[in-house]
Amino acid sequence: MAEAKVTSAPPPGHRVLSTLQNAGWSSIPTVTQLSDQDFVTNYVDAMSPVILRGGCSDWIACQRWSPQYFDQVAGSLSVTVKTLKSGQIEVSSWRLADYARFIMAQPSSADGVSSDAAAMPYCHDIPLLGLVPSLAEDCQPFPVTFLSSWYRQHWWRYTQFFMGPIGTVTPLHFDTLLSHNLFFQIYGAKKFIIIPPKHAEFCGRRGWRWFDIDPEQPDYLRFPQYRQATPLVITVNAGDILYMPPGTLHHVRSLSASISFNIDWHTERSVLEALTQSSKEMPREVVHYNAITALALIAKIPEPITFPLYQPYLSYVS
Ligand SMILES: O=C(O)CCC(=O)C(=O)O
Ligand SMILES: [Fe+2]
Repeated sequence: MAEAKVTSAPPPGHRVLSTLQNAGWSSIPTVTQLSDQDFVTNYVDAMSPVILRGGCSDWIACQRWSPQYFDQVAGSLSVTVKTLKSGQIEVSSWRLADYARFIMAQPSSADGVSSDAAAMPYCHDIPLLGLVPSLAEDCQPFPVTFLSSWYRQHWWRYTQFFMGPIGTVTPLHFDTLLSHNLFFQIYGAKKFIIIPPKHAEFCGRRGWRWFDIDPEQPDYLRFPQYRQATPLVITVNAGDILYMPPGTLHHVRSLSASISFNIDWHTERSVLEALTQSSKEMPREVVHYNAITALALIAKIPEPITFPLYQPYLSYVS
């Protein structure tokens, strides 16, 4: 798919109204340099996504990391692998070496990918850099000053790692704490479809954070209101950094074997906003981890006290 807005023609007469009432993001700005002040003012405070092309391309990780590398350096580690079966997430435990070899045995081009590749085991959202902190040395210089100070000294502890074969899909969702997301693509490429938070109501919400619409093949009969959403498509390549504001809906497809990680982080403002959105749909774990984050960011309770309380969040499946 071309790197452009996914156009979905609204019914006649609705276009002007919906554009005025529900203006989304018209595009994802692409930059190659980003100062702290520019990042905070124009993207974090403005709640606007941005892609920093080549933002981490100088990292050793971008030369070194591959499925083979993880087989060698951390093969004996036991990792959580998720499989999507009829909308439910099944969790299993694999040796990292076995999982890396499973990836290497998969096709490397789109031609060989089976139609149910999205249901393949995916090593998804695991705190690998926290388990193997030496990996963080491969990710220098890390943009710590983009983050609130609580996260800076041990930023790798707060990251979540993703590794999988071509064709794996993370269905449409937003990140559960309503935190900011900086996403680092290290190996291979992914296609993101992102939708602004205010269009969540058009996307067939299921529970707290998942959505039933498939933005790659929208079923307009089932979800006619999805015509009012303004999805954007972007390919994130190795060496790129993508920023998504809190509540951004995202659907992610691996265009090749892929290795990435993200850091979900809050500002004082975003954690307060997340806490004020507590509702009966919000799992109580989410309220709990946001309350701990607020103690760290606003009450400045030190990291040696707050991190152990926050740490189970990194293995929380929601
Ligand atoms: O890369 C993926 O498959 C999912 C990424 C994601 O959902 C995230 O970074 O929050
Ligand atoms: Fe996510």
